[in-house]
Amino acid sequence: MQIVGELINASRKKIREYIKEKNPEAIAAVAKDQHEAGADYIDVNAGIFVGKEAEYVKWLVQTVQEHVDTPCCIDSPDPKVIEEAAKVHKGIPLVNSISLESERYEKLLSVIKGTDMKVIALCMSDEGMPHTKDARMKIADKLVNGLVSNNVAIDNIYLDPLVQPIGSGDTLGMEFLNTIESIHEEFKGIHTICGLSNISFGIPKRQFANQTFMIMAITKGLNAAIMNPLDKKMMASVIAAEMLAGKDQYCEKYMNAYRDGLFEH
Ligand code: THG
Repeated sequence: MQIVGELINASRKKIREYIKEKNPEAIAAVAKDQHEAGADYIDVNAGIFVGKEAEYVKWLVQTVQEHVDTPCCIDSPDPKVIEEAAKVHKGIPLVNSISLESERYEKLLSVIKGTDMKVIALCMSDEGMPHTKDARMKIADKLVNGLVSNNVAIDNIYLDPLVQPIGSGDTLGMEFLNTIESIHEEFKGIHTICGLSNISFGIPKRQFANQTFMIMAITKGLNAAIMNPLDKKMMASVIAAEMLAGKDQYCEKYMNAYRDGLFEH
């Protein structure tokens, strides 16, 4: 599992304050904690700051990369913000995200075309967010064909089928999970990613539902997640489920996690 640490997001009150006061030490500490907990990418999102988003996301990328040796996941719906932030990013970022929405598609494509950037592709179009596997797969097909025909390597594409709250419909969990399975059948070598916590919106004991859903998604082949790497129970669930799914040769990662005390929580 590739892990994208989600904590540097201005929708969180503390982070919003750190960004407003441009406090590099506080941001660096949140980046460092996530890196040490096993994050492969550090997500940076300043989406709530209308008009200042580009300035803040650039500052976040620079601040994170001055303190940890980890690439960023540049999280913005605005292609201009991503373009600006990618210019100051060292190494290869994960761009979050492109979609089939006409406002985003062409502009974002021109940012990543001819580069080796990795890109999250949301299963979303101008018609809105799809609810079924079939509707998601239609969008996924168009996205993957469009990206590949523009020379984006399949290994650089992370499809996000978009998790929707189970409270808004009994079928939404399985439709999402079955999409993950179909994507891996249809597009060999591609990655799947999602922000899992949306599944539990509006219900109590959210972490419990999130952890269980993570395990279910791993059985379908999910291989990247935007999540809180400081959630030790979630990290332990990921490591155990991946071992049981045959993705941990000689149970090495599980044994290391055991030795590090991860299962003591
Ligand atoms: N797909 C993609 N990108 C995404 C998402 C996705 N980026 C944003 C989001 N979804 C994932 N990131 C976060 C970051 C923080 C929190 C949740 C998702 C978070 N939530 C608090 C909680 O759940 O308790 C509430 C916020 C608060 O602290 O007040 O922290 O799906 N491609």
